Amino acid sequence: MVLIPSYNPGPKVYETVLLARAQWTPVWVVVDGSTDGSAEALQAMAAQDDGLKVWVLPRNVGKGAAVLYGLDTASKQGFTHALTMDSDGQHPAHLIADFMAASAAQPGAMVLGVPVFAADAPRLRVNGRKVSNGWANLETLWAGIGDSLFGFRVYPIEPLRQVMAGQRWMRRFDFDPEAVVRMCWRGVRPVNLPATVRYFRADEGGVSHFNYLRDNLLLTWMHSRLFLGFLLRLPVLLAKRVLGRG
Ligand SMILES: Nc1nc2c(ncn2[C@@H]2O[C@H](COP(=O)(O)OP(=O)(O)OP(=O)(O)O)[C@@H](O)[C@H]2O)c(=O)[nH]1
Ligand SMILES: [Mg+2]
Repeated sequence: MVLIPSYNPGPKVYETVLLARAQWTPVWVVVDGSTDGSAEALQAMAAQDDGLKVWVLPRNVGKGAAVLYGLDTASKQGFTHALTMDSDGQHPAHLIADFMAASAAQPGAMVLGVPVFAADAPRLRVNGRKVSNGWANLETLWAGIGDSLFGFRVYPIEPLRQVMAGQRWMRRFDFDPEAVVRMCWRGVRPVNLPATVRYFRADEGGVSHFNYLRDNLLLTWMHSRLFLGFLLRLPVLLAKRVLGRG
């Protein structure tokens, strides 16, 4: 299943959902307390399309919490894997089938998109990413995380639900990097695939809710607690590495 958390994405979301539907059934959208009218419009689309399901959360709970809502519901319905993608048109819907095939070939692994940026990508974001990737690789003793932040991924649902049940963070912008590190710690291997990413100008329908100060503080706090977790696990991580099982 394809799972799309969505918070005030603007009109790009309709195109994103149609492109995803052209590639996969079912596609689920979790509307995260949006106030831009997209909940109603998406529900109207779902009324015409059995392959599209729209869940509407009454209040904004954050990306991670919106994904978790989808995972819990999907798990109850018997789904084992979910491809997560953003609702704002930045992620490559045309690669959904390839990512699903990679996941089917290695169901125990997580399939991570590694962003291929075009010239339109803001330099500050591209460089900020390197910092987060450096930390994530250290925290997992270089287990092979190609990118820590990119949300276009296929996850095995159960281990991710367990990781999230284990702590109260990972509910907002800290979801993607913390998920990948903690999944590695559980022994879920990363498989990396290149994925094109687009940045739209505002006049092209580009919307970002990334808040430079707030979200970088959140990420700094996240890597602090992951680093502590890393130190506590270091003996086990090293032993696994020496024995060739990590
Ligand atoms: N920021 C944010 N995104 C949410 C939230 N709930 C769901 N989302 C969805 O999570 C995805 C990522 O959000 P974005 O704000 O685009 O974050 P991003 O793509 O990492 O940042 P940009 O590169 O600046 O676009 C989108 O599909 C959002 O609609 C929320 O509370 N805050
Ligand atoms: Mg975005």
